[in-house]
Amino acid sequence: LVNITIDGEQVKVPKESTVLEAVRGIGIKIPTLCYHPEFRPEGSCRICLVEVAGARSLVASCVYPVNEGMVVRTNTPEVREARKAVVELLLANHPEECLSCQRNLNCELQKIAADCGIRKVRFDGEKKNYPADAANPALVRDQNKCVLCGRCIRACSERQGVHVYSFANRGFNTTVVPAFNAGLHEAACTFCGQCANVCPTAAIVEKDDTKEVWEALHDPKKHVVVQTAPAVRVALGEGLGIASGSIVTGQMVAALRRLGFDRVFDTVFSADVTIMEEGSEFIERLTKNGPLPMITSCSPGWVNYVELMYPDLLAHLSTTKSPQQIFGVLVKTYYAERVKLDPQDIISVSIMPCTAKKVEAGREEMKASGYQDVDYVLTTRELVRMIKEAGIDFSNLKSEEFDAPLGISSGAGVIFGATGGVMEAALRTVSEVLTGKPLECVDFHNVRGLSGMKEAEVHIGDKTVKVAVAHTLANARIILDKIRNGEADYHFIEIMACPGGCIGGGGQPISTSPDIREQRMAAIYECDKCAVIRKAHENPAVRELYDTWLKTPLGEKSHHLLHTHYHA
Ligand code: HC0
Repeated sequence: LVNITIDGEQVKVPKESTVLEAVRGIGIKIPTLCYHPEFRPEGSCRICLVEVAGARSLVASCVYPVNEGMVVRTNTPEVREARKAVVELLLANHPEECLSCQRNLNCELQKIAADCGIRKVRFDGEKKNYPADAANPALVRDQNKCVLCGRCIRACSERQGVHVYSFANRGFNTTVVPAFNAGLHEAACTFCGQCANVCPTAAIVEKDDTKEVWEALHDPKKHVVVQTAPAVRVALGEGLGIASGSIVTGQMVAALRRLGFDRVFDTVFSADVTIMEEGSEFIERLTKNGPLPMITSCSPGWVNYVELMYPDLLAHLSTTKSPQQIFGVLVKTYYAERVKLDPQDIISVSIMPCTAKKVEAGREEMKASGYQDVDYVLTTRELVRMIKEAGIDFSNLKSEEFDAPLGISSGAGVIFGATGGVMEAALRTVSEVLTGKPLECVDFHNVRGLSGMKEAEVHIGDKTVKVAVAHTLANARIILDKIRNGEADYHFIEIMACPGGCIGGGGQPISTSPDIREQRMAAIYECDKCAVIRKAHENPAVRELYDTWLKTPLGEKSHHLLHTHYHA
């Protein structure tokens, strides 16, 4: 520890701290834009200026190390004036579109300007005039709103190891772009949306599909059904003024009915179906000729990553479609038959914590029903906006239940939303199918938690199954390199593209921090703990689906509708 003085107060802080960390540690809020607690500090925005006795000028506290006896002042007239000037210079170049901006009231630049007490911008800056990059179904980049904080660059490189973005040019012309200034659709982008999730402004946002969904809801000729992903129910409240970690499943269902959806169903139902197929596929591969390890394929950012970076390993991906897509195809076939509707009249909407799901829904092979299986994908953030637009008093809504049968689900399907959850859900079913005996305990604690990579040996009958779980694409790369080099002896691997799994998805409410992910994850396991049915194969609606329609996992109908292939 070292002794330093901050605004006259003597404090002891770890000697490897930065001034910013020391100052925040005693409850002083210093504004920052480029700083992000999960990434390497960069010191590029210069807003976090403080005075350090003996230094030649004000210093950027996020990159300035503490040392013994240091005297720091955070609130002098010079410090406040300098911060104001830096923010005003940013505002001078920034589009004046706050009131109609997608990030209005949730923009860090807007908040910092307000916190710094800026009432007038004294500089007359030149505005930028770049065209938007909107040629993909998931993300829109507007460089005119970029403040060059570099967080997207660090999210993409440090967190995901994908390295799509970098700084280009100099001075006023500095931009953040993919190589050769390509659009994201031409770059090696996985569309995970982590860049959008850490962007302080609206320079990178999800593509907004709410207009199309409103139109469908108002079209009396259309039967509009909605599915909600597991991780949405534990994060949606954050966007509507409810504490993070709150489980808002029942209010979410009620809000979706008020928005006008004809049926409110649950992706958790089809997650249970995924387990039936993927579990059976694993047993086939384990007991016959592989290929092993089998790797889960439900996180579309992850699938895009393998296709782009490790096409030689595509045979390891499970061919089972993701729950979103299984749901989509079942709605336009099984459900349409049951309720005697022409699938042409059905609009299928999904609410996902994920931007890559928008890309997944548009893949050419996702038309097994004869129509586009999922018509529109909205992120959690887009649903927040629709609920606000409709004037729904979300926190006072009474809980409602999902519709049957595609709203009936198990706890196994719910935990898909957290890293390790798909593995645990699969192990619950695979164990019982292989041994023919009920599990004494359905909780597989050794695959839970937020550590980047987990390994476990699971004893199933006379077999020892070696499993691994990873989240974020940087961690995925470590496992894939092991497989490529013949150093991996795993049988089954779960990989999710986003930190914490879908709870930390690129479409979730902003901001997302490690604490918030922890709270969302705890909420997911709480949903499972409270579920009446906790194993996918015990879901009565899933049993009925197989008994009356699909017949058997990996059967002919399943093969045609519920499995897919990938592109090298
Ligand atoms: Fe997920 Fe999913 S768990 S990817 O994170 O498998 O997005 O929540 O909906 O499809 O169920 C996301 C979440 C899903 C799918 C499920 C899977």
